[in-house]
Amino acid sequence: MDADQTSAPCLNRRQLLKAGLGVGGSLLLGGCWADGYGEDVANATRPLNERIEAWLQSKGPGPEFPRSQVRPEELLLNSFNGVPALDPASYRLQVAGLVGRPLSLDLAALAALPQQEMIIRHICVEGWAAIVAWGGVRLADVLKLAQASNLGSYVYFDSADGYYESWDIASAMHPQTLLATHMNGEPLPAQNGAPLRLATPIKLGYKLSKWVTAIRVEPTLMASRKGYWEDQGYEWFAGL
Ligand SMILES: Nc1nc2c(c(=O)[nH]1)N[C@H]1C(S)=C(S)[C@@H](COP(=O)(O)O)O[C@H]1N2
Ligand SMILES: [Mo]
Repeated sequence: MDADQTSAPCLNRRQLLKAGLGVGGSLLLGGCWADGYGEDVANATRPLNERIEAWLQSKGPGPEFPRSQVRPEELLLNSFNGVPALDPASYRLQVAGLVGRPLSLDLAALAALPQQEMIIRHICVEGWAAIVAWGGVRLADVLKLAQASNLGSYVYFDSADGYYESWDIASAMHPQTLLATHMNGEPLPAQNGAPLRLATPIKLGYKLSKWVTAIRVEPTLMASRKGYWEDQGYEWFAGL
């Protein structure tokens, strides 16, 4: 396993166990996978992820809609910390963590990947919903390009406004989970997350990070850093 080349100091396996890391433990691991510890964690979390994957498959695809039902005015803005200004020329999407090939993708590289469009309902937990057409690349395609290790069970997203999220890997790999660069046939507006945001019909709005700058594949869910709203009590899985 040569997935992570970071130089963070590594605890050995016994030290980690002493530190009390269990399934769902909250220890931040800084790139210490060469010692076999990662496989133990992955083996512990894999049954859960396989169940989520099987459950998602049994539900079938999330609902999609005809273009005539798109209602741009019904998509309300929900931004906890303003609209960050991201320069499209210098923008890079970083993909790191348990990946064989860390990536730094500019917008041209993202545009060169297979493009998808889907018309889905965005549902905010605050009680509104809107049918939106999202265009972009499958998150699964980016994770495959990065050679995401099958030791990774969770995917973390950082945003330019300080928002952060974590997802189960099965939902991240779902064919309807997009890194969207377009909305309703136009380039994504700044206020809706330009240049890149998450979109999917399988999760609530607060899972759908706008202004995504970094993606990390990790073996554990950090109990104290699950997501901006989750850390204030909202449900983590937030499935639809
Ligand atoms: N970076 C970031 N992403 C975010 C949010 C946010 O405040 N910051 N709000 C979330 C919530 S609660 C919802 S409902 C949607 C709203 O997306 P919209 O503003 O494009 O309608 O973005 C989600 N993603
Ligand atoms: Mo929301």
